[in-house]
Amino acid sequence: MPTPRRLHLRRRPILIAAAALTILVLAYLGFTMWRMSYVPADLDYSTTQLSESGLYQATIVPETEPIAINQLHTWVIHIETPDGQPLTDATVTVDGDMPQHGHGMPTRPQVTQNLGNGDYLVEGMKFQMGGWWVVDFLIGEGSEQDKVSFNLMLEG
Ligand SMILES: [Cu+2]
Repeated sequence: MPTPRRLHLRRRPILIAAAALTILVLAYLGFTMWRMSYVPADLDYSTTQLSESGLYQATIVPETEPIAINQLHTWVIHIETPDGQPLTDATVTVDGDMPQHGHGMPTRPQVTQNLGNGDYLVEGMKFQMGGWWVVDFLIGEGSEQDKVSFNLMLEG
């Protein structure tokens, strides 16, 4: 029979390993929670943005403000050149995602109508949770194409 002291000594490596594992798991969970909820402080939430290469300036007008979670709705996007000429014959695609969560929208929204004067109707917009979303529009006219992104902070 081992004495209580020897038993204690034999168990110590296991206890140390268990403690280390617990610390690792807690650190990992803490990091994951931080990463899931971390939002850069300097995000630009403006509804008018210049495209990445500066070809177009776009303004989004969601059907309702604030945007409700889990509700199918429409947007209108207005697109013009930086000097204010409406882009009347653009091809526009849209996609949204949550940068921290690695998932997108539950729908595949589409531009379904050219409303004229640089306005385009976006149907099928839906966000399934609150938080930080980025909605990208790929805008093309003729041989030119550029991307414009909007940050949204949704309550929900
Ligand atoms: Cu999410």
